[in-house]
Amino acid sequence: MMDEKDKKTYSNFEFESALNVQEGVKQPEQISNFYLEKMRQNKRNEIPVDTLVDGILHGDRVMLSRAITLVESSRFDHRHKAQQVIEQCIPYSGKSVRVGITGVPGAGKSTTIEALGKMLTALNHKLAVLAIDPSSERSKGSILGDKTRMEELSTDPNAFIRPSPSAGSLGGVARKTREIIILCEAAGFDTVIVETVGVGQSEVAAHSMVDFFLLLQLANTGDELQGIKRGIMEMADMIAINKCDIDPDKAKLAAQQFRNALHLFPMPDSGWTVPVTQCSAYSKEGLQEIWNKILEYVAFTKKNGYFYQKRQQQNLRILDETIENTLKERFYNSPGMEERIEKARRDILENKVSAYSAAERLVESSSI
Ligand SMILES: Nc1nc2c(ncn2[C@@H]2O[C@H](COP(=O)(O)OP(=O)(O)O)[C@@H](O)[C@H]2O)c(=O)[nH]1
Ligand SMILES: [Mg+2]
Repeated sequence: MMDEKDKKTYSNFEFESALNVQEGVKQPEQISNFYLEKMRQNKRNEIPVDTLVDGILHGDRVMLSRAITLVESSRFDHRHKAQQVIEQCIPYSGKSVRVGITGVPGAGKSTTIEALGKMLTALNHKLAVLAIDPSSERSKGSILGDKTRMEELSTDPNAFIRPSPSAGSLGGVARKTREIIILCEAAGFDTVIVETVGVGQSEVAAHSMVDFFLLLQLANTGDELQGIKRGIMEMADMIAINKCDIDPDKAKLAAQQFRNALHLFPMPDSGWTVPVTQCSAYSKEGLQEIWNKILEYVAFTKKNGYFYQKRQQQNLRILDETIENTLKERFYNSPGMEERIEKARRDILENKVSAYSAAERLVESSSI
């Protein structure tokens, strides 16, 4: 796919960019970190789109990371460049199995991903692990926690771990994660796991970008089902009671309760019967079963067409969301808009104008 000329550019670039290696290179002390970071950023931004794309298609992690950095950036020129890279990667994407894992904080998602991930990479799967956690900017702890929990996986040559993009709204984080999935697939990752915290709306966002959604639960005291939002259970393609090493009988009981509860739900559109199992990221019990079920689900839904239908629906949703976001962005970035909104606010508070007509005028005056 790459001709000689491109190869040369690519390897030249690698050679030239040796200074960018972020670890192991001792920097003279008189250069401030701020300046070094600026230099790095500049360098990053200089990498041509074609070089990034070639790198990604060759499975080069440095190029993949840089492209992801562009995706995560809020700078307009970075975003623009990221879009070009994504556009060129799309034809090579879509071939992975996309798995979402949700559950309350502490359910053992990261630990399970580490254990399941090691199992998969040992089978020569190439695994990308992403996270959706809009709260991560505030509680930096969760990122640090995940890093230590996925210690082995993070040094595994067959795995690629990227913490949640920390900037912005849930919608922004979700969009970025979707784009990162495309880049990872183009880089040859055949399995993508998205970890998401089962609080708020982030699991809905995660569900909208994966093929299979696994809900991790704990066998708590007695009334397990009470605290669980019905919506999450309806989204799950499988439920696993984690930490069954602690009390196997209790885990079994909890699993049975979930099975009973699921009977009360209508049949999912996929036609798939949602399995419930016990597992342990520590003893590794149930992990093989989880993976087998994922493969079974993919085969089942590919056969009945639901797999493709769901991805199409997800794409249509991206269209809607992108239109919405683009309009909003254009509106708020219109020249002088900030001041005009400020003025409209004052006018409304002083009863000089109604909120409706002020809004209409602002929209009229924008560059949408
Ligand atoms: N006993 C036991 N503890 C576990 C298991 N899985 C995770 N943990 C522990 O539960 C805590 C939370 O795990 P973590 O993976 O960070 O949960 P997350 O917030 O859902 O990602 C950590 O202290 C883990 O060591 C398990 O299978 N058995
Ligand atoms: Mg975690």
